[in-house]
Amino acid sequence: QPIGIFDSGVGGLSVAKEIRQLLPLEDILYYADSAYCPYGDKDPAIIRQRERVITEFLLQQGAKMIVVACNTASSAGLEELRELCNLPIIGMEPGVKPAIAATRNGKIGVLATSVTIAGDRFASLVKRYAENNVVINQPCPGLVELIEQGKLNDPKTREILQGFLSPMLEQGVDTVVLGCTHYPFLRPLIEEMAGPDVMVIDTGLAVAHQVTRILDEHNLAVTEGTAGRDLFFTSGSEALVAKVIRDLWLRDNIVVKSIPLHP
Ligand code: DGN
Repeated sequence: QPIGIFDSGVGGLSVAKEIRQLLPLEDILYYADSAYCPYGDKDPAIIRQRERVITEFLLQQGAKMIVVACNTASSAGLEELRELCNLPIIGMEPGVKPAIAATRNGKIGVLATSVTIAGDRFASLVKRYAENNVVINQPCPGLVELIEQGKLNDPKTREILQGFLSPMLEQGVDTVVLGCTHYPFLRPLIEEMAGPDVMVIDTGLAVAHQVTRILDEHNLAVTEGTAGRDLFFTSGSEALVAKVIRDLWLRDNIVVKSIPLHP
């Protein structure tokens, strides 16, 4: 049985890649909801509806676990999804806890979507781990759209990223949290702009470890056999999404099927 993973688009591939590396024998089904991307400033009720239809689809395809590889969707509807089905559901949260462990001057910056930053989950995360710290939140409208087009180092991407990073760097943050699964694809650029003294934190690997733990706990892990398969679905254009997935997944022989899933 495969692991089902989804995101508003190709961002969740940054998490899927870590899962693929830790769990080479597992089959992976990945759904990119490209026709509805970005989620970042949509009404949370619409995001929850997308989560429901995608999860139902992945379950129909035989998924034994769902990874919500999207901070925005996790913020909007993780609890509801857990109430809906009794398989293990794993979500994302911005790495505030590891950032607080890593910072030397107590000032951290968080790059995420507007929905994630405005959500209750994020507020309680900050209250729990960073109440006595300086936390500078920066929504990044427009960034996800550029990553969806595979523009990881274009002049436009550099320009808008600089606009989001500069204010927090000027305020002296020494740690930057990538609170959206799309942003790890900009890590080289972010590190270049922030300089060697700033740490950049994302939680893809931690989530992949959590997936491993939960599979073991539930006796769901594949322990022998040949290399697992990757299968990609999108609600958007097969050709466009395939091109970007190929670039980000770094393999040529990938299969992408367009399954729109309109409610
Ligand atoms: N990749 C998603 C996240 O982690 O928040 C959502 C990005 C978006 O759709 N705006």
